[in-house]
Amino acid sequence: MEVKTSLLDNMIGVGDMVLIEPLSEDTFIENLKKRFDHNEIYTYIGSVVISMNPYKSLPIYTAEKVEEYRNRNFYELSPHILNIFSFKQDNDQCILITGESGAGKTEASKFVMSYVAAVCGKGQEVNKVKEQLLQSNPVLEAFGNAKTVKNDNSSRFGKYMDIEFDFKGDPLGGVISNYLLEKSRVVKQPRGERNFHIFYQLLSGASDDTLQKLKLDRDFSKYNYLSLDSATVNGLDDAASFRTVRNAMQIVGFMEDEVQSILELVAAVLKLGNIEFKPESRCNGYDENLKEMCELLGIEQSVLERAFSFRTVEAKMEKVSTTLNVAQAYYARDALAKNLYSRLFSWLVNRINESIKAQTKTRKKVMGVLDIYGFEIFEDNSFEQFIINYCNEKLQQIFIELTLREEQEEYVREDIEWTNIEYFNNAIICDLIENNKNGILAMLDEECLRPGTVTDETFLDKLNTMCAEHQHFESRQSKNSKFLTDHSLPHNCFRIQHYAGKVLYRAEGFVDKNNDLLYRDLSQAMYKANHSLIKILFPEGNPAKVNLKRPPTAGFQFRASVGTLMKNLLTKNPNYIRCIKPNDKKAAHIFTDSLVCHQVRYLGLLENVRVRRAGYAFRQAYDPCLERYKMLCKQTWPHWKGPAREGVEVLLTDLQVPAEEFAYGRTKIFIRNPRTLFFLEEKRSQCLEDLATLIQKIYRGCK
Ligand code: AD9
Ligand code: MG
Repeated sequence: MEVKTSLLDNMIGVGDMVLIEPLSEDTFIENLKKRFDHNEIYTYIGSVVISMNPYKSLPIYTAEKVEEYRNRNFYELSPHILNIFSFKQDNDQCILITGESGAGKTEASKFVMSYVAAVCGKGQEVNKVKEQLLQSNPVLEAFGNAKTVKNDNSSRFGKYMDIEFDFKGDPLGGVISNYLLEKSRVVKQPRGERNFHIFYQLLSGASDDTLQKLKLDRDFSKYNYLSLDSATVNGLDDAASFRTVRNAMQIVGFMEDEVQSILELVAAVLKLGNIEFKPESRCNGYDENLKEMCELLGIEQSVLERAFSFRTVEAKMEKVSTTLNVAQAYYARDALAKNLYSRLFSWLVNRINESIKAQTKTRKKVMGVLDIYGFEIFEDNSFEQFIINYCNEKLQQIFIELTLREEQEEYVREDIEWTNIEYFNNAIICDLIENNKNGILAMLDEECLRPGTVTDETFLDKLNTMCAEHQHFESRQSKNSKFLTDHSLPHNCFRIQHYAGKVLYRAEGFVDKNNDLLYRDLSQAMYKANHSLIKILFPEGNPAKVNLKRPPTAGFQFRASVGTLMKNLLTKNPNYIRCIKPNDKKAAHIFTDSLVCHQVRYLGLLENVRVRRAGYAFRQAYDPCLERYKMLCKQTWPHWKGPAREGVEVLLTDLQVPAEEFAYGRTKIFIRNPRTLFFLEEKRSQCLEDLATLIQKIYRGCK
């Protein structure tokens, strides 16, 4: 049964890890490396795609390639991301792209979207929809991505996009959901990192006239909120990007006055960061920045000055005003900047959704693409990393649930013999974080809502006590064994053993960031602005709608939205792209074995192959299987009268395929080795070719 296929080429490594012989961590990594060296960045594990970041552009996404992949069977061509999903299937699909920061998730999601745009639908209306879907990207990246030490274009928000198709397979529109933007970046960036791209793009790329209207200076160093040590990034052209973003906004459907309003808000944030408070000049003599910010946003200066000087607390019909000291005024300023920016971001997403939403209700199927911020371990990890890493745990959980567990369960359902494969299930880590009663997020909420003095230290004490108590009673396998306490921990820190590594979190700021409070005086000042956009962003500032109830905490909201997302994903047919980062230097041609090995381990890729191999690489219900291959056997062609299962048995026996290659399930045939499938496909193509030749001969004969 010799078959020549691109999946088994020894020169460039094996295209499907299921075919690797012998299978070990070393052979797995060696295969990835061999392929990486030959610019073969994609490798399958069955239907899962592994993607290695090449850190250089490869000519594999051209229109010709798209055509090639569209028209040929997957096993005839090298593995490619373009094979990730099949449009032929009628059920809802989702593409889950995972991997650590800088591994290539966002790039992969863009390739997938361009592919969708390239292969489906034609005509003016459809083209407009496609353009708008594609152009939402540069807008969201400008406002939601930033340079970090791990990635020069790091996503600082989670994004899930549903693309809706009609019965012909033409895209009708889309819906984007965004998840918690890392807003602390607006006011402060770690060393070697930048603020969100848009600030630098605006200052570098806007015309003199625009900058003058926005009362801005081109010089980054004039702004406290912009870090200077890495203000310009190699390979990033901020000015050109600004033009791209402006153009994209236009295509997506933003009106000129909306764009102007958005830029005014961006400028206002920069001005805010420059406002200074001095003890001797409270309430009067504020600097030029405050004045200019008020002019930009149509706010009366005295109103904002007052909001930076006092805090009013309303309780039971009583209003109590306290004076803010200098530190509190700075705190209020930064809180306003963060809120302003993150609300602007959410507004942008909603505004884009308005433009891209499907105009008709004839939706047939949906394809979702998930691109979140990747797992990160920095020197200093705070609430933001905790949230990001929690989100990654949840995705890993879905992967385990669906790929590993489901696979094993299917064999049981189909009555097929099966030996269990051990794999690490990270459900205990998810539980440690999100359990309603004693999860870390619940405890953080409890602390935030508790009356009395609440600090990050009281929160940490609570965590330590709870975990110590539980650890005493429960086995080492309990979730608390993932919460690591030992005396060597630095002050005010806790450590979690995540699926992808140990992370040390500094508790400082957790309570504050989870509370996410903005003094009402400030939201009321914003609501009073004579500026249509800023007014919409602060609805709670409307005095007619005073709501004494506390808004939900940041952690609570995040947990809820991730929960909804997971439920949504479980209703769809999942396709996986597992991204791997070849080195820590953001460089092409470097393959660091230890780094790749670490990722292969925590992504559970070897277990993934083992589960696939211990079982059967391919399966199909009896009916479609018989329908596809019945032409290969005289007894089944052209019609088989009995049950499909028997037909498949007759067919395979006739073709003399070894019995150990198959297992007959209740409803499906299971094929152990992909080679057997290739064999069947080759036979089928041959048969079709012979048939075509025969028809031609007969045709010529007739002439
Ligand atoms: V993060 O979690 O958002 O910080 P991502 O999204 O996983 O991260 P991203 O897609 O932004 O990483 O990729 C990082 C960089 O790697 C890109 O800016 C490209 O320079 C480079 N990259 C990634 N994938 C490819 C590719 N298929 N071809 C060429 C790539 N370059
Ligand atoms: Mg990204």
